[in-house]
Amino acid sequence: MKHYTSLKDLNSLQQSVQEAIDLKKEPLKYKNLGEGKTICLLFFNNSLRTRLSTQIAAQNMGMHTIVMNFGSEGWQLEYEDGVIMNQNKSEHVKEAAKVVSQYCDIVAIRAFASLTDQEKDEAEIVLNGFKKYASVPVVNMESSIGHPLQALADAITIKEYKTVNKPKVVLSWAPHPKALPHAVANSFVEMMQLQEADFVITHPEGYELNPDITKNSRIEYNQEKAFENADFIYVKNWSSYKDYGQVLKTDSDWMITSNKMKLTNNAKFMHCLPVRRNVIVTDDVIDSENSIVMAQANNRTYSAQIVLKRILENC
Ligand code: AN0
Ligand code: CP
Repeated sequence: MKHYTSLKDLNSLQQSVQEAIDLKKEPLKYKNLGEGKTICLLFFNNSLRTRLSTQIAAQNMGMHTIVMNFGSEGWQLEYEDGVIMNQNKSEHVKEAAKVVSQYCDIVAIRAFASLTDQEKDEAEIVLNGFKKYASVPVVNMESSIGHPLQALADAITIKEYKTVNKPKVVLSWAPHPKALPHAVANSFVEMMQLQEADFVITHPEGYELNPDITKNSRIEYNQEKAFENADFIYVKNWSSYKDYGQVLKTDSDWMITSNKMKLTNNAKFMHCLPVRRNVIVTDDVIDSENSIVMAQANNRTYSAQIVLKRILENC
Protein backbone atom coordinates (compact mmCIF):
# COMPACT_ATOMS: atom_id res chain seq x y z
CA MET A 1 0.00 0.00 0.00
CA LYS A 2 1.37 3.44 -0.94
CA HIS A 3 -0.99 5.87 0.87
CA TYR A 4 -3.87 5.37 3.33
CA THR A 5 -6.26 8.19 2.59
CA SER A 6 -9.47 6.15 2.39
CA LEU A 7 -10.68 2.63 3.15
CA LYS A 8 -10.43 1.93 -0.59
CA ASP A 9 -6.65 1.83 -0.20
CA LEU A 10 -6.93 -1.48 1.69
CA ASN A 11 -7.20 -4.32 -0.76
CA SER A 12 -9.17 -6.41 1.72
CA LEU A 13 -10.94 -5.00 4.79
CA GLN A 14 -11.59 -8.49 6.20
CA GLN A 15 -7.95 -9.51 5.90
CA SER A 16 -6.74 -6.29 7.54
CA VAL A 17 -9.22 -6.75 10.41
CA GLN A 18 -8.06 -10.32 10.99
CA GLU A 19 -4.40 -9.30 10.84
CA ALA A 20 -5.04 -6.51 13.36
CA ILE A 21 -6.69 -8.99 15.74
CA ASP A 22 -3.67 -11.30 15.41
CA LEU A 23 -1.28 -8.38 15.92
CA LYS A 24 -2.98 -7.53 19.21
CA LYS A 25 -1.63 -10.75 20.70
CA GLU A 26 1.92 -9.89 19.62
CA PRO A 27 2.14 -6.13 19.01
CA LEU A 28 5.94 -6.04 18.77
CA LYS A 29 6.15 -8.83 16.17
CA TYR A 30 7.07 -6.45 13.33
CA LYS A 31 9.27 -4.05 15.31
CA ASN A 32 12.14 -4.50 12.83
CA LEU A 33 10.03 -3.30 9.89
CA GLY A 34 10.10 0.35 10.96
CA GLU A 35 13.59 0.46 12.43
CA GLY A 36 15.40 3.65 11.48
CA LYS A 37 12.21 5.12 9.98
CA THR A 38 10.32 8.22 11.10
CA ILE A 39 6.65 9.19 10.91
CA CYS A 40 5.64 12.83 11.08
CA LEU A 41 2.14 13.54 12.48
CA LEU A 42 0.74 16.92 11.42
CA PHE A 43 -2.30 18.14 13.36
CA PHE A 44 -4.36 20.97 11.95
CA ASN A 45 -7.05 20.13 14.58
CA ASN A 46 -7.35 18.77 18.10
CA SER A 47 -7.02 15.11 18.98
CA LEU A 48 -6.55 12.73 21.87
CA ARG A 49 -6.97 9.17 20.55
CA THR A 50 -5.50 9.63 17.07
CA ARG A 51 -2.48 11.50 18.37
CA LEU A 52 -1.62 8.93 21.05
CA SER A 53 -2.66 5.66 19.39
CA THR A 54 -0.81 6.47 16.16
CA GLN A 55 2.35 7.17 18.18
CA ILE A 56 1.98 3.86 20.04
CA ALA A 57 1.41 2.09 16.72
CA ALA A 58 4.57 3.67 15.27
CA GLN A 59 6.52 2.74 18.41
CA ASN A 60 5.30 -0.86 18.16
CA MET A 61 6.58 -0.91 14.57
CA GLY A 62 9.99 0.35 15.74
CA MET A 63 9.55 3.85 14.25
CA HIS A 64 10.40 7.30 15.58
CA THR A 65 7.65 9.93 15.69
CA ILE A 66 7.66 13.70 15.26
CA VAL A 67 4.42 15.53 16.10
CA MET A 68 3.57 19.04 15.02
CA ASN A 69 0.49 21.14 15.78
CA PHE A 70 0.08 22.97 12.51
CA GLY A 71 -3.02 24.81 13.60
CA SER A 72 -1.34 26.98 16.20
CA GLU A 73 2.38 26.54 15.65
CA GLY A 74 2.91 26.12 11.90
CA TRP A 75 2.92 28.74 9.17
CA GLN A 76 -0.46 29.34 7.57
CA LEU A 77 -0.41 27.41 4.32
CA GLU A 78 -1.65 28.37 0.86
CA TYR A 79 -3.13 25.52 -1.18
CA GLU A 80 -4.12 27.23 -4.42
CA ASP A 81 -1.77 27.54 -7.35
CA GLY A 82 -0.79 30.86 -8.86
CA VAL A 83 -1.91 33.00 -5.92
CA ILE A 84 -0.14 36.27 -5.13
CA MET A 85 0.71 35.44 -1.53
CA ASN A 86 0.57 38.95 -0.08
CA GLN A 87 -2.10 38.22 2.56
CA ASN A 88 -1.95 36.02 5.69
CA LYS A 89 -0.59 32.77 4.17
CA SER A 90 3.17 32.46 4.72
CA GLU A 91 4.03 29.26 2.89
CA HIS A 92 2.70 27.15 0.02
CA VAL A 93 1.86 23.48 0.57
CA LYS A 94 4.21 22.80 -2.36
CA GLU A 95 7.27 23.71 -0.28
CA ALA A 96 5.83 22.53 3.06
CA ALA A 97 5.05 19.00 1.80
CA LYS A 98 8.42 18.66 0.07
CA VAL A 99 10.29 19.88 3.15
CA VAL A 100 8.39 17.52 5.49
CA SER A 101 9.12 14.64 3.09
CA GLN A 102 12.86 15.21 3.60
CA TYR A 103 12.48 14.75 7.34
CA CYS A 104 10.37 11.58 7.49
CA ASP A 105 9.36 8.37 5.76
CA ILE A 106 5.58 8.67 6.29
CA VAL A 107 3.48 11.78 6.88
CA ALA A 108 0.10 11.58 8.63
CA ILE A 109 -2.35 14.46 8.52
CA ARG A 110 -5.42 15.55 10.48
CA ALA A 111 -7.34 18.35 8.77
CA PHE A 112 -11.09 18.62 9.43
CA ALA A 113 -13.69 20.04 7.08
CA SER A 114 -14.24 23.79 7.32
CA LEU A 115 -18.01 23.13 7.00
CA THR A 116 -18.23 26.59 5.38
CA ASP A 117 -16.69 25.92 1.95
CA GLN A 118 -18.15 22.70 0.59
CA GLU A 119 -16.16 22.83 -2.63
CA LYS A 120 -12.82 23.12 -0.83
CA ASP A 121 -13.84 20.49 1.73
CA GLU A 122 -14.79 18.01 -0.99
CA ALA A 123 -11.55 18.71 -2.83
CA GLU A 124 -9.74 17.68 0.41
CA ILE A 125 -7.32 20.55 -0.16
CA VAL A 126 -5.02 19.82 2.79
CA LEU A 127 -4.82 16.03 2.47
CA ASN A 128 -4.62 16.11 -1.33
CA GLY A 129 -2.21 19.05 -1.28
CA PHE A 130 0.19 16.98 0.79
CA LYS A 131 -0.49 13.89 -1.29
CA LYS A 132 0.30 15.78 -4.47
CA TYR A 133 3.59 17.32 -3.35
CA ALA A 134 4.93 14.91 -0.69
CA SER A 135 7.38 12.28 -1.89
CA VAL A 136 6.53 9.96 1.03
CA PRO A 137 3.32 8.00 1.80
CA VAL A 138 0.43 9.98 3.30
CA VAL A 139 -1.93 8.69 6.02
CA ASN A 140 -5.33 10.24 6.73
CA MET A 141 -5.88 10.90 10.45
CA GLU A 142 -9.33 12.46 9.66
CA SER A 143 -9.73 14.65 6.66
CA SER A 144 -12.69 16.72 5.45
CA ILE A 145 -14.61 13.71 4.25
CA GLY A 146 -13.21 10.59 5.88
CA HIS A 147 -11.73 9.03 8.99
CA PRO A 148 -10.53 5.66 7.69
CA LEU A 149 -8.35 4.83 10.73
CA GLN A 150 -11.46 5.12 12.92
CA ALA A 151 -13.55 3.00 10.54
CA LEU A 152 -10.90 0.29 10.50
CA ALA A 153 -10.83 0.28 14.33
CA ASP A 154 -14.64 0.06 14.32
CA ALA A 155 -14.52 -2.91 11.94
CA ILE A 156 -12.06 -4.66 14.28
CA THR A 157 -14.36 -3.94 17.26
CA ILE A 158 -17.50 -5.22 15.49
CA LYS A 159 -15.67 -8.41 14.49
CA GLU A 160 -14.57 -8.94 18.11
CA TYR A 161 -18.03 -8.39 19.61
CA LYS A 162 -20.46 -9.82 17.07
CA THR A 163 -22.21 -13.03 18.01
CA VAL A 164 -23.92 -13.72 14.67
CA ASN A 165 -22.51 -13.68 11.14
CA LYS A 166 -24.84 -10.98 9.90
CA PRO A 167 -25.48 -8.56 12.78
CA LYS A 168 -27.92 -5.67 12.59
CA VAL A 169 -25.82 -2.49 12.80
CA VAL A 170 -27.47 0.92 13.16
CA LEU A 171 -25.69 4.21 12.56
CA SER A 172 -27.71 6.77 14.49
CA TRP A 173 -27.41 10.54 14.38
CA ALA A 174 -27.65 12.23 17.80
CA PRO A 175 -27.77 15.92 18.74
CA HIS A 176 -24.76 18.17 19.39
CA PRO A 177 -24.66 21.93 19.94
CA LYS A 178 -21.87 22.56 17.40
CA ALA A 179 -21.56 21.80 13.69
CA LEU A 180 -19.53 18.60 13.35
CA PRO A 181 -18.01 17.07 10.21
CA HIS A 182 -19.36 14.13 8.20
CA ALA A 183 -16.02 12.29 8.10
CA VAL A 184 -16.60 9.67 10.82
CA ALA A 185 -20.09 8.82 9.57
CA ASN A 186 -18.92 8.69 5.92
CA SER A 187 -16.11 6.23 6.64
CA PHE A 188 -18.34 4.14 8.90
CA VAL A 189 -20.89 3.85 6.07
CA GLU A 190 -18.16 2.90 3.57
CA MET A 191 -16.82 0.30 5.99
CA MET A 192 -20.28 -1.20 6.62
CA GLN A 193 -20.88 -1.47 2.89
CA LEU A 194 -17.91 -3.86 2.79
CA GLN A 195 -19.41 -6.14 5.49
CA GLU A 196 -22.01 -8.86 5.80
CA ALA A 197 -24.59 -7.00 7.92
CA ASP A 198 -28.12 -5.68 8.10
CA PHE A 199 -27.05 -2.02 8.04
CA VAL A 200 -29.44 0.87 8.73
CA ILE A 201 -28.74 4.61 8.96
CA THR A 202 -31.16 6.66 11.05
CA HIS A 203 -31.31 10.46 11.32
CA PRO A 204 -33.86 13.27 11.22
CA GLU A 205 -34.93 14.54 7.80
CA GLY A 206 -32.44 17.08 6.49
CA TYR A 207 -29.44 15.15 7.84
CA GLU A 208 -28.96 12.87 4.81
CA LEU A 209 -25.25 12.22 4.22
CA ASN A 210 -23.72 12.59 0.76
CA PRO A 211 -25.79 10.19 -1.42
CA ASP A 212 -22.63 9.28 -3.37
CA ILE A 213 -21.41 7.73 -0.12
CA THR A 214 -24.64 6.25 1.30
CA LYS A 215 -25.53 4.82 -2.14
CA ASN A 216 -28.22 2.20 -1.56
CA SER A 217 -27.70 1.80 2.21
CA ARG A 218 -31.07 1.78 4.00
CA ILE A 219 -32.16 5.04 5.63
CA GLU A 220 -34.89 4.96 8.29
CA TYR A 221 -36.19 8.29 9.59
CA ASN A 222 -37.88 6.70 12.61
CA GLN A 223 -35.09 6.14 15.15
CA GLU A 224 -37.09 3.78 17.38
CA LYS A 225 -38.04 1.61 14.41
CA ALA A 226 -34.40 1.50 13.31
CA PHE A 227 -33.32 0.35 16.79
CA GLU A 228 -35.61 -2.71 16.81
CA ASN A 229 -33.52 -5.88 17.13
CA ALA A 230 -30.24 -4.08 16.56
CA ASP A 231 -27.01 -5.78 17.67
CA PHE A 232 -24.87 -2.64 17.48
CA ILE A 233 -25.86 1.01 17.89
CA TYR A 234 -23.14 3.29 16.48
CA VAL A 235 -23.84 6.90 17.39
CA LYS A 236 -22.45 10.04 15.83
CA ASN A 237 -23.51 13.61 15.31
CA TRP A 238 -22.94 15.35 12.00
CA SER A 239 -24.10 18.66 10.61
CA SER A 240 -26.43 18.87 7.64
CA TYR A 241 -24.89 17.96 4.29
CA LYS A 242 -27.70 19.36 2.12
CA ASP A 243 -27.78 22.59 4.11
CA TYR A 244 -24.02 22.40 4.24
CA GLY A 245 -22.55 22.67 7.75
CA GLN A 246 -25.78 23.86 9.38
CA VAL A 247 -27.13 22.63 12.74
CA LEU A 248 -30.84 22.07 12.14
CA LYS A 249 -31.81 20.40 15.41
CA THR A 250 -30.38 20.40 18.95
CA ASP A 251 -33.26 19.18 21.14
CA SER A 252 -32.80 15.93 23.02
CA ASP A 253 -35.36 13.68 21.26
CA TRP A 254 -32.61 11.89 19.30
CA MET A 255 -30.31 11.42 22.34
CA ILE A 256 -29.51 7.76 23.07
CA THR A 257 -31.26 6.67 26.27
CA SER A 258 -31.66 3.35 28.08
CA ASN A 259 -35.32 3.22 26.99
CA LYS A 260 -34.24 3.33 23.36
CA MET A 261 -31.56 0.70 23.98
CA LYS A 262 -34.34 -1.56 25.37
CA LEU A 263 -35.79 -1.74 21.84
CA THR A 264 -32.62 -3.46 20.60
CA ASN A 265 -31.37 -7.01 20.79
CA ASN A 266 -29.26 -6.13 23.85
CA ALA A 267 -27.14 -4.04 21.46
CA LYS A 268 -23.61 -2.91 22.05
CA PHE A 269 -23.24 0.87 22.22
CA MET A 270 -20.48 2.41 20.07
CA HIS A 271 -19.10 5.93 19.66
CA CYS A 272 -15.73 7.08 18.26
CA LEU A 273 -15.24 9.60 21.12
CA PRO A 274 -14.95 12.39 22.17
CA VAL A 275 -18.59 12.31 23.28
CA ARG A 276 -20.74 14.83 25.12
CA ARG A 277 -22.49 12.98 27.94
CA ASN A 278 -26.21 13.62 28.38
CA VAL A 279 -26.32 15.39 25.01
CA ILE A 280 -25.43 12.53 22.62
CA VAL A 281 -25.94 9.68 25.11
CA THR A 282 -27.09 9.40 28.72
CA ASP A 283 -24.63 8.42 31.45
CA ASP A 284 -26.36 5.10 32.13
CA VAL A 285 -25.96 3.95 28.50
CA ILE A 286 -22.30 4.91 28.06
CA ASP A 287 -21.49 3.52 31.52
CA SER A 288 -23.42 0.28 30.92
CA GLU A 289 -21.89 -3.15 30.34
CA ASN A 290 -22.99 -2.92 26.72
CA SER A 291 -20.86 0.12 26.02
CA ILE A 292 -17.76 -0.84 23.99
CA VAL A 293 -16.35 2.65 23.47
CA MET A 294 -13.12 1.76 25.33
CA ALA A 295 -12.56 -1.27 23.10
CA GLN A 296 -13.00 0.99 20.05
CA ALA A 297 -10.45 3.48 21.36
CA ASN A 298 -8.04 0.65 22.15
CA ASN A 299 -8.39 -0.74 18.63
CA ARG A 300 -7.21 2.58 17.20
CA THR A 301 -3.66 1.43 17.99
CA TYR A 302 -4.04 -1.77 15.98
CA SER A 303 -5.83 -0.14 13.08
CA ALA A 304 -2.96 2.36 12.79
CA GLN A 305 -0.41 -0.41 13.19
CA ILE A 306 -1.86 -2.48 10.34
CA VAL A 307 -1.83 0.60 8.12
CA LEU A 308 1.80 1.39 9.00
CA LYS A 309 2.74 -2.25 8.45
CA ARG A 310 1.16 -2.25 4.98
CA ILE A 311 2.98 0.97 4.04
CA LEU A 312 6.35 -0.10 5.50
CA GLU A 313 6.19 -3.41 3.63
CA ASN A 314 5.94 -1.38 0.45
CA CYS A 315 8.65 1.23 1.26
C1 AN0 B 1 -14.72 15.37 15.55
C2 AN0 B 1 -15.73 14.98 14.46
O1 AN0 B 1 -16.91 14.92 14.76
O2 AN0 B 1 -15.30 14.74 13.31
C3 AN0 B 1 -13.71 14.28 15.75
C4 AN0 B 1 -14.23 12.90 15.99
C5 AN0 B 1 -13.20 11.86 16.00
N1 AN0 B 1 -15.42 15.60 16.79
C6 AN0 B 1 -15.50 16.77 17.38
O3 AN0 B 1 -15.02 17.74 16.85
C7 AN0 B 1 -16.20 16.85 18.70
N1 CP C 1 -11.88 9.19 17.63
C1 CP C 1 -10.90 10.09 17.43
O1 CP C 1 -10.37 10.23 16.32
O2 CP C 1 -10.55 10.79 18.54
P1 CP C 1 -9.58 12.05 18.58
O3 CP C 1 -10.28 13.16 17.83
O4 CP C 1 -9.42 12.36 20.04
O5 CP C 1 -8.30 11.71 17.91
